[in-house]
Amino acid sequence: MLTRIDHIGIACFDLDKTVEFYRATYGFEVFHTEVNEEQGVREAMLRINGTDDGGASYLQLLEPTREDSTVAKWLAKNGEGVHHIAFGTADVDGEAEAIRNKGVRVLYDEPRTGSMGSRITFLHPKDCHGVLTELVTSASSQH
Ligand code: CMX
Ligand code: CO
Repeated sequence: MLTRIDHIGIACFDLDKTVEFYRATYGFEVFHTEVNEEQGVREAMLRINGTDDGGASYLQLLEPTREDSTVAKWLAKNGEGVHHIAFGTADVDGEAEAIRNKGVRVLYDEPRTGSMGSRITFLHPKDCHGVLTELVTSASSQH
């Protein structure tokens, strides 16, 4: 079961400036930052609200770390903006398998490491009406 919005991923050219925009405009503070070399991003997670399963909903601000990364390619084509949405689940492996069996392309054979030790995978945007869709099991709900 997909039980919540885990985050909305937003691609930006300058992470520090974008973080400052969200702080100055809305009062959202940085909850966590990290570099994910596998994904080619430097990211800031802004925690918006907690959820009833003990998880939370975030904005994930993404700055590319290298020109051949997916986010760098996307920014070059589209400019800044909403890059993907992510649904939270207690079982990313099971959900990915079930969705793959419905004929939607799941991009990874096995989930990979996402923010804060989560496990993540992605669904191809062309199979999801134009929306790059991520599935996330947060570290706190892994057993
Ligand atoms: N949202 C919607 N459509 C998208 C898209 C996005 N974010 N990225 C690409 N597309 C579309 C393109 O517009 C293009 O469509 P057209 O053929 O109609 O022009 C098509 O998909 C192919 O795009 P591309 O530019 O050739 O890009 P690639 O096929 O090389 O890569 C994808 C697309 C989805 C496979 C790649 O972005 C990917 O692997 N994404 C998953 C990983 C990721 O995004 N990591 C960064 C975030 C990390 C995190 O959240 O923690
Ligand atoms: Co994400």
